[in-house]
Amino acid sequence: MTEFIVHSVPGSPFGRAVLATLEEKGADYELRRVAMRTPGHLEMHPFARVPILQQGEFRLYETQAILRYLDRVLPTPPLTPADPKAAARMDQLMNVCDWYLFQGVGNVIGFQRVVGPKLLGLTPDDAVIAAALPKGRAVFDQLARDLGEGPYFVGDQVTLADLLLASHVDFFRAIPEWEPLAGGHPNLGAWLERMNARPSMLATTWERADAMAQAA
Ligand SMILES: N[C@@H](CCC(=O)N[C@@H](CS)C(=O)NCC(=O)O)C(=O)O
Repeated sequence: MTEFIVHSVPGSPFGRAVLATLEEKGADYELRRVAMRTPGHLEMHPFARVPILQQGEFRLYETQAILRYLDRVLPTPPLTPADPKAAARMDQLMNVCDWYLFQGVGNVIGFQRVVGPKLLGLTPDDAVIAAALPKGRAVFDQLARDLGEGPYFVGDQVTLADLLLASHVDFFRAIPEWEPLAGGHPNLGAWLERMNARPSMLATTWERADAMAQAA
């Protein structure tokens, strides 16, 4: 029996971070597509979001909680630095991702440019995108400062922060806003390429997640 089930939807950056973490760990898992806002979904997630992790009878929602749980129960390779200060920096970056990159930037620009057109046939609203750009610039500028010249955000090894951030930042890679947000930060572009070349990221693209969910 498959050990871990990820209830999510292909294309969710939060869901992708969970899938990529399971891939990094070489874990046995499957992705099941959630029928959003159905009673079955609400029973798993009272706030009607994805992803949800299931391991036998144990179920967990909130991506950061899921990622840290996976890193505890699947300790190899470690995705949290051993040094407390480095681990705290990782935690800070993960919160930056949730509160500043996703809220008001990713969930606006990503929805307008990618999710809305692809899933709902919507036309991007340029005014809505333009209004989200200043916050987006502030976040990308700060991420570039945090990354500096390192290969990864915290030290020389990939951490949960890289996997969460890459799943979100990748949404911007092929849209016109990449240039104004990240064009001035070659370190961010090089980091994203480095992350996207990892087997864990290659295995969890929207297309690959679609195929996984269909096979489940
Ligand atoms: N805090 C949640 C956020 C998850 C989240 O917002 N997921 C999005 C997909 S990327 C979602 O479920 N959206 C559905 C909705 O907003 O109705 C987590 O970390 O898991």
